[in-house]
Amino acid sequence: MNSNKKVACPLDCYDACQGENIDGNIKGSNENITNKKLCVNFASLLKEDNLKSAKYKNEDISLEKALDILEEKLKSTEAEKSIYYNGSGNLGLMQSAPKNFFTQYGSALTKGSLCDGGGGAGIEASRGAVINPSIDKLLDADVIIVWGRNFSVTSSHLYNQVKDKTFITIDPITTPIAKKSELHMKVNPKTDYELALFLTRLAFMNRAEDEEFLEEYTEGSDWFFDIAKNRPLVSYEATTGVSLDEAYKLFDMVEGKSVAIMLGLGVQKYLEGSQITRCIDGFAAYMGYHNPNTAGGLWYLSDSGYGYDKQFAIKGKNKKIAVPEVDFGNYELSFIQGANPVVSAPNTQAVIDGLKKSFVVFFGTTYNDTCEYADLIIPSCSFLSKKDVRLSYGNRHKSLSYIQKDKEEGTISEYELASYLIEKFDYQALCSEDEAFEYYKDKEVEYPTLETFEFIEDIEVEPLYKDKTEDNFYLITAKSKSSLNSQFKIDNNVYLHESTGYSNGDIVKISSKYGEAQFTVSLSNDIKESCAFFFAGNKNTNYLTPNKEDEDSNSAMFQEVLINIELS
Ligand SMILES: Nc1nc2c(c(=O)[nH]1)N[C@H]1C(S)=C(S)[C@@H](COP(=O)(O)OP(=O)(O)OC[C@H]3O[C@@H](n4cnc5c(=O)[nH]c(N)nc54)[C@H](O)[C@@H]3O)O[C@H]1N2
Ligand SMILES: Nc1nc2c(c(=O)[nH]1)N[C@H]1C(S)=C(S)[C@@H](COP(=O)(O)OP(=O)(O)OC[C@H]3O[C@@H](n4cnc5c(=O)[nH]c(N)nc54)[C@H](O)[C@@H]3O)O[C@H]1N2
Ligand code: SF4
Ligand SMILES: [Mo]
Repeated sequence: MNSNKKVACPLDCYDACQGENIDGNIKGSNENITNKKLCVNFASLLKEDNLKSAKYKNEDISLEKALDILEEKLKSTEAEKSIYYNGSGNLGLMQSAPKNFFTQYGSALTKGSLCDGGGGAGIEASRGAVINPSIDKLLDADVIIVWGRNFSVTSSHLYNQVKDKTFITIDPITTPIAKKSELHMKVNPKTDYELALFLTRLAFMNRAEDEEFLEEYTEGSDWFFDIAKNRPLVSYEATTGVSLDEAYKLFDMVEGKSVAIMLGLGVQKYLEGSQITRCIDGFAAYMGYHNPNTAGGLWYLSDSGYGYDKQFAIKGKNKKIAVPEVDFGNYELSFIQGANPVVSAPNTQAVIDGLKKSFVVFFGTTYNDTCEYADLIIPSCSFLSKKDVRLSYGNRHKSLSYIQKDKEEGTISEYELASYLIEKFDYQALCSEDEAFEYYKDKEVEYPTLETFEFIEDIEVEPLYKDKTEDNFYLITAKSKSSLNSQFKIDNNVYLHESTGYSNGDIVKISSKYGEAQFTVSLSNDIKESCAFFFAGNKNTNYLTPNKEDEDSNSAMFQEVLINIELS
């Protein structure tokens, strides 16, 4: 072990907090944005009942035996009949070591994401890379527009630093940040691109666009404006659910101010998530918010690895499957690491049916829902026993993790498992763990400033409202304060507005064209009348969602669906 007391929070979260081991208690450090506080999810992580023994067909076995079974299974399976599926249970950079082995072995790999892919593709198309502006530009902004992001919950530390600013929220749900906002636009789901065009049109009418910025930094703004003015204002009001008065209020609030847009997952969980995001980014450009020389900008989930060379990456000719479309049933062997697809991937029934047909190896820290279908379980050791580096996707800092305690007997780290298999198969070895760690620790990235912003030229988005009737609902999910995706404290209710006529405690059957499941109703007037709301991690929501990829980024589109509710 070592004397360095730093521990990075490994959880998939914007903040990437830095902790410190003080006499056996992990406390938030005063580095980065952590500001001495770690959150309730981190506290839950420390209390997790971690896997202590490997299991084969539900019986405890030794780690050595488990590794033998894995090796034997890999040797007796044709590589292309196997798949390597990695989730985001731990975002440390060392987690990618096993992918190196499976690339050399020849497994199918995944492409795209269950998370931010569509939005990222949209931003990349206009700006070349998905990089957030520096944090100073946020701290210096006057007004913050929180757009499809559960800001105070999902990046609570970042929020704490700016909580006294003026907020505008654009979200169908009255989220905690919406309650603190001076203006809340309860936009209809999947109409954010129309809202962006509506606002662009008004910006022109109000002479609010930043002509100098447009001239110097952008291409295609006239065309973008032409698209925006194609429709009468009243038609935008009708489809977006945002009134002209509210839109004018936004312009009153941002006039002469520097503005930051905190853009979240909500706007892009759709087939055309990339186009939708690009329209919002286009509105931000039209207003000059991307100006590298002034405060403000647009923050999304940035490519946290930008500028780093992946230390364990290796080229291969592996087949790549869009992650929402993975059918485990197509593979004799499925190796699942740091993920819980039974809850977090779309179309739960299809996931379960597939897992039942495959020999499933689960490599993780806890016995989660997916373990029910695993033939072999290999326990990964706790983050406290792994050396690692965490990069934030919310801002630009990194956090470091040194080993704080010996790993439990019977557990193994990602690096160790990968090295073990690589040796057994006589493949090209990984660089040493220390070498990789030191590289990530010491590397300083220079982030480019915006050179050219290219506006979107064609917009073709099929609205969901076309198929919306009195009887069906939009499906909305957002993260919860006390869970981290499917980990920790899970809430399995459906939240509905009281105008739906249901009562608290009603048991309802909810169905979509992808599947059905039962839920208990909890009434909340924070939910827009047309929406049914679920917290991410709800064990039944993804029975309803499409296991199909979006149009641009091979990523999930959880909200591209309408659902029906009936008493059961
Ligand atoms: N406490 C906690 N923090 C987390 C996580 C967690 O599980 N718990 N998860 C982490 C992960 S993996 C991620 S990716 C990030 C995600 O963090 P966020 O980007 O904040 O994503 P969500 O929580 O999904 O919030 C999406 C918001 O969009 C809204 N929304 C839904 N549909 C629409 C729409 O059509 N238009 C608009 N304008 N809004 C819409 C929802 O109501 C919700 O408020 O959070 C990270 N942080
Ligand atoms: N309907 C709907 N579905 C969603 C979302 C949504 O908003 N709505 N959000 C999506 C998003 S943004 C995301 S990022 C995904 C997340 O989906 P997943 O990546 O599948 O994440 P989790 O479901 O949290 O499962 C993480 C698992 O990782 C394991 N784990 C934790 N630490 C370690 C470790 O150190 N090593 C190893 N090997 N394993 C570890 C734990 O056993 C845990 O159960 O879910 C997506 N699913
Ligand atoms: S706020 Fe996020 S990064 Fe910080 S301790 Fe909590 S889960 Fe970890
Ligand atoms: Mo995510």
